[in-house]
Amino acid sequence: MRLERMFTSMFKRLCTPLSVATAAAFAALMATPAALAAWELDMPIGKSSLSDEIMGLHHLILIICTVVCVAVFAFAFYTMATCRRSQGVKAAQFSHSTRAEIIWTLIPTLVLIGMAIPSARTILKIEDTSGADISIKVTGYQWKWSYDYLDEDKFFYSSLDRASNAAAQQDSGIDPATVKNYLRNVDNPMVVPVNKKIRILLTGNDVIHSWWVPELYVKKDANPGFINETWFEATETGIFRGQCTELCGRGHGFMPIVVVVVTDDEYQQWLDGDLGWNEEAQEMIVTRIDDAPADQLAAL
Ligand SMILES: [Cu+2]
Repeated sequence: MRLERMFTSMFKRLCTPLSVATAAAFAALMATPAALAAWELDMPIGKSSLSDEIMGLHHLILIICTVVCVAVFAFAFYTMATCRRSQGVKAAQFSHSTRAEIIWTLIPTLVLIGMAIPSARTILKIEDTSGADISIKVTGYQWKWSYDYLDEDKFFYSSLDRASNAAAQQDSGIDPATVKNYLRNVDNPMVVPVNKKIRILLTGNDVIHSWWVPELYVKKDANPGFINETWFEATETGIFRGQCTELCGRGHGFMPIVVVVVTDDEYQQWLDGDLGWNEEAQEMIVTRIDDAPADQLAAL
């Protein structure tokens, strides 16, 4: 009993300053709204042919994990509260129970199988790059990307846009908040047609990078000496932004990704160079790109 009292008083002594510190930290956090990110907890609404399925799988697994977690903790707290010596409960004396072992092996196994079947079904679709309409080799460099359209005579580098680059310089005097899509714009975006299966062949030129476009639900490492494959099929025209997600050195945060999804006609025009895809036009595009629906690109 003395030991119990000692622990209780220690717990109380620890808890009071801890709860005060937690409350103070929380109050400080709430008092600085500028430092808070958007309260977006879920995955973004996808714009690719597989995004609904991946999102559904994510929700299914999340629900299963939540139910398991709540059930296990509820049972644990219930037993802690009721099965105590102080409640007059006597400990059972058996040392082995085949029935208990079968139950606590069988239930998790069934839960895991229940998660494995839909996961495997979706993963197989994600990995199936066959029957692609367009293949693009994407190479990561410190710190930019290159896009090589394997069936076309098209190769270019895609680097951070000029406005972001200027503002990012030390002592530039430019407030990044004034730069539209700061660190999320490029000089040469990847252009692909809508509703076409785009196979991406990924590699790295120097270190490991990772090509991630959240709304298109693609994310894959670009390893030097290896080719990784992935694919997406955008279901809407528009501008989709992404980032390198493998810490690749000093300029890791300065190699964004922009994918412009256009109609078939616009894509053909872009391939033919009819969109005036020269430096000036590109600058216009990257500055207007957010306001302009993709079908206006042809007018540039
Ligand atoms: Cu990188």
